[in-house]
Amino acid sequence: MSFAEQMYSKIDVDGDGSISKKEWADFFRAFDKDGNNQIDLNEFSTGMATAFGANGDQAKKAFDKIDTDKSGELTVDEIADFFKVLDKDGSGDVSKAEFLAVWGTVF
Ligand SMILES: [Ca+2]
Ligand SMILES: [Ca+2]
Ligand SMILES: [Ca+2]
Repeated sequence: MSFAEQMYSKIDVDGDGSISKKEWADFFRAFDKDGNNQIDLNEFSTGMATAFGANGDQAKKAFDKIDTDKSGELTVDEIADFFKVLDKDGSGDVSKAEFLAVWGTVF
């Protein structure tokens, strides 16, 4: 299984084969340890290591992908907005193919 596939199966918490908006948002919101509604690179790296066993390089690549305004922090809104990037057909769920279309090129 590729790293992107591992991410997919973990974020799909209920295991129904698709990632809902709530699964996506809740998963990454849990990374915000200090609760300031922003996830900095430290929080993100720790979360990625705990959730996926990601190394620093993998965490940084994922962070940069989601940090679309390049502010160096991920806001809760930014993470929610990234769901729209993933959900290419606008069905409200992210299929494995949609997920891998974005993340398969990163890892
Ligand atoms: Ca699901
Ligand atoms: Ca934070
Ligand atoms: Ca979709």
